[in-house]
Amino acid sequence: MKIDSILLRELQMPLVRPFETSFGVTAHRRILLAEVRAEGLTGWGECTAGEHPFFSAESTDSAWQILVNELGPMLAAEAPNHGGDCPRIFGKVRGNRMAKATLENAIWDLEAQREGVSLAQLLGGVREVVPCGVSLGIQSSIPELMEVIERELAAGYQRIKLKCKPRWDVEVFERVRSRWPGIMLSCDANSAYRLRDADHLVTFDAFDLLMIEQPLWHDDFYFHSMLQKRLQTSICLDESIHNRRDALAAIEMESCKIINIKLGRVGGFSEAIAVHNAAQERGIPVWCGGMLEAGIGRAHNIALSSLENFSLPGDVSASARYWREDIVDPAITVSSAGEIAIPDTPGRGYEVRTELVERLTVRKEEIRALELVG
Ligand code: OSB
Ligand code: MG
Repeated sequence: MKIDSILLRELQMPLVRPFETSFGVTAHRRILLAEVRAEGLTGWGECTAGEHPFFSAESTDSAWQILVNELGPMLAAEAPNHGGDCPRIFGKVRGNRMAKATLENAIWDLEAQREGVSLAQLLGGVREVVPCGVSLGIQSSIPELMEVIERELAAGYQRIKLKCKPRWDVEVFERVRSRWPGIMLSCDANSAYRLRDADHLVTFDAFDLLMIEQPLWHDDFYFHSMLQKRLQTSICLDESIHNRRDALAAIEMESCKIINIKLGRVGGFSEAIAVHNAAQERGIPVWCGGMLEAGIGRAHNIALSSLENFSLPGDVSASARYWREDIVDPAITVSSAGEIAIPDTPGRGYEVRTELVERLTVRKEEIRALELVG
């Protein structure tokens, strides 16, 4: 399909409540959206880069630069027929996976509309609902955390994930487990520990956690495999996994027993499917991670979660947990059974509220094909 236009936007969106991880607090999101027009249709992509290069090396500003100056012109100069053509089109650019995913996912979104199938179907999905969990940021006190957990369990969420770091870990797990002995509970350290903390991490085994996510360095496999040998609790890798090859290395080295897949972190739907398949073939379950997305990113996560091996609850949750008003219609909601129904209507299944998007936009730029690219 010939690309008629690519429009990049930055939206300013305050979160309903701040989100704290071991690397910092986020209160406002700067959301980048790509709007790709072809054949009278519009595909949307959302960039999952953070405001600062803390989770990964990418940021809102680096992604904007790479999209406007590199990836956008490359895409505009081609006529991709499938979302799956994008990895080849962007092949010369190293890294910058969240920027790449923004455009690749918009092409898949467009392709599903063109083919008149749901995005989930186009991806090869088989599930009808996503089992949902929540990721709870570090709170200012344990009683506050207990209240938040109570509210999320009452809403139906199937799994509670606690962000943790040194001094916000075992005491928290103890209190939570003594009140809720049977819930599905996990933790995410976002690389807050070192191998010298191994004796301390072994004490996590007492809390029957479903997994401990990314305890060590963001780019490590080897030391996670050393740690996994000492833990009964499954390690899940998030930050370390950028592609299928990383997944194969991690599985081969026994660095983890579970993999978190995030569309942005792996560069888009093509590589997400490849990671999913590699894990499935080796008996490693996966689940869909979250990056505090607005509605478009959330809709794409829901479609991805329809693949067979997404067997554990994802960090895929209701719009209202993040936004007073989400940019899609209907907003994303979770049933009292803690599930999101995967849309089976053509395309992403959630309309974009273009007037609201326009109102929230703080900058936009039309991307043009450059003669010089190639
Ligand atoms: O590590 O999963 C993570 C948010 C920002 C950056 C990294 C992570 C997270 C979350 C939030 O855990 C998941 C969500 O609710 O979107
Ligand atoms: Mg994580």
